[in-house]
Amino acid sequence: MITLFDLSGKNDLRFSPYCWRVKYLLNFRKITYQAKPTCFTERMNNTFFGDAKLPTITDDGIKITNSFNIAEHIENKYVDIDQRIINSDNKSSLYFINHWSDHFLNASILERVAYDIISVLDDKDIEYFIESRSKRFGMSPKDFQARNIKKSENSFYKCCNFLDKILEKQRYLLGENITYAEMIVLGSFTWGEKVSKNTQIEKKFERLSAWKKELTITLGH
Ligand SMILES: N[C@@H](CCC(=O)N[C@@H](CS)C(=O)NCC(=O)O)C(=O)O
Repeated sequence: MITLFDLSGKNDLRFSPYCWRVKYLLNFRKITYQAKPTCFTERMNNTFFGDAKLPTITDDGIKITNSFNIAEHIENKYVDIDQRIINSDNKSSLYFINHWSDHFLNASILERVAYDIISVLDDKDIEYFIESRSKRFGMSPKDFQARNIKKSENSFYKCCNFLDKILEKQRYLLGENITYAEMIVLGSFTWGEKVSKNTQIEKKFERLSAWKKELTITLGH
């Protein structure tokens, strides 16, 4: 049985893009799992985690961290080789998309939500979040979002435009079939939407909007 330590906020809100990647895959595979809501400071104060971030899973006593590693583990352990959506043919493309999403899509979202996130955090996480992010940004989350909101309109727009263009020639991000690329990118949009109103996909990106709508139904929310 898989136990997933899932980042949680106020009122049990689950917002981590990386945890959503894993949950979307588990839903897609119809694998039952136990989710353990874990807030930032619970992770930090629990020696079980060490350096491990969220998501972390345990599966039959084995601990696995990092969403990509977890996804590979799930596919390798639970899915027949010819059915896997992470496989030797697409792994390098998925690796590319994983990094693109972290460095471009997630970065553009963070610039639009860094301060809004605070309003959805568990009370006991607020001080930790402001302190750790101020260190990372070199300024408070409030200033970081205020300073970047205009600039990131452009970078978020470009990311949406890029994805919309890909979907012009093919139904899914890597071709005609669902792969783990859908879980990666959908996880990012879900994160943005759960914590802020600043990451709506513009209506003009019709293909991307339709892709998101379909996958949200297929992969659960
Ligand atoms: N590359 C990692 C990123 C995981 C990550 O950064 N998780 C965040 C939550 S979204 C976390 O646990 N942060 C802990 C902290 O900031 O204290 C993955 O794909 O799993």
